[in-house]
Amino acid sequence: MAETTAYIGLGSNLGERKGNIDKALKMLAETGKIVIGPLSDVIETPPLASTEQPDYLNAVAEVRTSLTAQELRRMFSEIEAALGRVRHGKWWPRPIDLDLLLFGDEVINTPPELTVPHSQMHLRSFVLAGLCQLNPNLVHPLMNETVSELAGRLGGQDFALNSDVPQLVGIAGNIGVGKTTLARKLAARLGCGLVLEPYDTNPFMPDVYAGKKELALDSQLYFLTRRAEQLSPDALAEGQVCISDYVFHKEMIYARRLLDAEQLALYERIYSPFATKVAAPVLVVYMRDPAANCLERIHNRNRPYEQQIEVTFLQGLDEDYERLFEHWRACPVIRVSTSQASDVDHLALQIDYYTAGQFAAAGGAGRAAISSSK
Ligand code: A4P
Ligand code: MG
Repeated sequence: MAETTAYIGLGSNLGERKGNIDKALKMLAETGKIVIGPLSDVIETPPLASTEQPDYLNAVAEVRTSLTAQELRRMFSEIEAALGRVRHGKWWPRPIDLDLLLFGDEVINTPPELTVPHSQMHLRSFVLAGLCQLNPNLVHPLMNETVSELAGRLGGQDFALNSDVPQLVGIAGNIGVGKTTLARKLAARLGCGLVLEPYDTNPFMPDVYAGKKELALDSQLYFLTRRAEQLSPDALAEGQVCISDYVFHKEMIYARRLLDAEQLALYERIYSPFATKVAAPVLVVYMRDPAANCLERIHNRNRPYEQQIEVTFLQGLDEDYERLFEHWRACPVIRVSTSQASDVDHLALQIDYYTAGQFAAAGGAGRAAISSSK
């Protein structure tokens, strides 16, 4: 029978943790049906989604086997039991946990017994770091992206899907980059909620863009309060995907650009309590395009007050957004150029994987519906 290359995630947070990982690998090899290949570094990681547990040691192993994925998974259960694992419930401390991450490019969707690729692997840096070490060009067969691309979105953090909070997906990026267009298309494709910033109701903005700097604080406060209303957790439904054409954090970017030192000092004090109350995005789609292209779109859409905007202002905003997402650790960030964003089907599928929304609940059937609905 043909051999398959598979990747196994190993985790231990009880007993002799490194010894448990070594023993599990030895037992897999002793079956005579699994050839153990390279092992990633063994790294120490804080427990995901639970604070009351000891830290884990995690590693990823490449193996070759003539077993089927189902047979391999059964072998994992036997080894987990032999090494003393007692099942108290989900995510309980364990001497060894063996997860089948990838099995060739097979897609297996028979929950709860077996889901391959592992359903959370793209959310865990400790898994993706190990896979990248072994083979950065490995492709996730459903998301159709390499493990190094997936790792780059997480900023070294680990995330868990949580349907108890609104599944807010924020589109971020420069003025004129195409956020609203993309947000509308994604919401239509996903059949989900949509929050758009009202660009023309701010009574102060035309004057500010026309040079009346003394009104800049009023304008910023107007935006701050409106955004806080739109993104209040009460205004969004738990577990429901909702796309917004902005991220709340952009308010600080604009405040720093538009306010003088005294205005900014006051604004920062008012901003903080609002920032702690709004719903946090579970995913950001960060769009980027050269400032000259954004300026061209601004000219084409011809909103009167925006015609004063200069390319240097857009270049400054671009740098601010780059800095924001360089240090962003709050949720995964998908980076796309404006031209890449035209592949709405692909982005809709990515969003499904990073949110605990209606399609995740529907499993493979929901995803198939997104990818085939043109
Ligand atoms: N199952 C389905 N698909 C798979 C798969 N691809 N690989 C089924 C392995 N098992 C799969 O798993 C529960 C059931 O999932 C199995 O009966 C199998 O048929 P389990 O190993 O018995 O239980 P579990 O590990 O508690 O749950 P689960 O869902 O596998 O959780 P994870 O994803 O393994 O997460 N924090 C750190 N820092 N490091 C960790 O390694 N691991 C977990 C457990 C939580 N927090 C962690 C870590
Ligand atoms: Mg497991």
